[in-house]
Amino acid sequence: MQLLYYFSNPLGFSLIAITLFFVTGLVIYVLKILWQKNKCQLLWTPIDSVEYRSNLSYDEFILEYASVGKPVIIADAMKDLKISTKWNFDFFRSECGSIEAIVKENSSEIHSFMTVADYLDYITTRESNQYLYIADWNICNYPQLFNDYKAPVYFPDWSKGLPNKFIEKYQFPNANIFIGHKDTSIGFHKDQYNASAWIGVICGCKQIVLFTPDQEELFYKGKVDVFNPDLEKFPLYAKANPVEAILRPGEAMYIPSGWWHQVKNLEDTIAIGSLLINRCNSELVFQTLRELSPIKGRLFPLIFKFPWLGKLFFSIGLI
Ligand SMILES: O=C(O)CCC(=O)C(=O)O
Ligand SMILES: [Fe+2]
Repeated sequence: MQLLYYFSNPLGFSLIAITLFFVTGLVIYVLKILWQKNKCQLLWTPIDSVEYRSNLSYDEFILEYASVGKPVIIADAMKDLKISTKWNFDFFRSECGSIEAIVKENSSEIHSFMTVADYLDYITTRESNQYLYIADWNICNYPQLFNDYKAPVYFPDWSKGLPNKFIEKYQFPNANIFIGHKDTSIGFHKDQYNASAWIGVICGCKQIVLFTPDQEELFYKGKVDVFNPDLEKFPLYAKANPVEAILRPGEAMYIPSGWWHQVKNLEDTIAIGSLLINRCNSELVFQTLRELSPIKGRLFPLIFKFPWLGKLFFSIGLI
């Protein structure tokens, strides 16, 4: 009754509003301090070489690699997957020849579109100074490819149920194909949002050069070509400590959050890969998203937990 009196009285109402305002401010302030205290750190383990493992269980993978930020090549990761036996250059020509795929130019932001058949023709007729690469081609909208796709058990699809448009808009690839000729590369980078990633070779061969996250200031924001570094232009790079590995058909590599890398196709190669958000890095990814966009970044964890909310937010233009 007394509360009703305050609400009906302008002075009482203002008092309640001011009190609520300050209490809310205080709660937000305390939560912010608590959150900053719990800021998650990027975890990584230095290595001299990348380990090759077989018969690894999912729990072993999490314990020995994902939870400590350590790269690994899982030699039999793609062994039982349909795509490993079904997909090859002939399959892409006959089943997907007319699809327009995204094509990148070596180590540059420039991209265009080309049909898969035209790209495969280009591989055989190209001039020696041309380096076009079907890279980061998200296949979730192409049932003739996506229906065959299943990720290795170590890299479960974290994007199930999320709207495709959301995945495209925020570049959260969940199944990206790479078809490139010898010497193609997307350039030196670390993967978005402090997510980790995996890449598996279906045919061909890749060379991967990796660096621990603490060396970032030596990389000139990724302008260096680690396969042919220009030390006059980028002298700090001379101090960097690369670790190299070769990735062959059937093998998949886990690249932990924050590790810089450049990958080059040593032969005409088909590969598939994805960003990875799992129980080891999701908090770090959400924190990174919050730093980029405080409001959206706070909505993302909800979207990942309840994909139907993502559809709703997307349809009303909130994200
Ligand atoms: O295989 C490649 O060319 C690049 C893989 C990669 O690093 C990525 O997609 O982020
Ligand atoms: Fe990458």
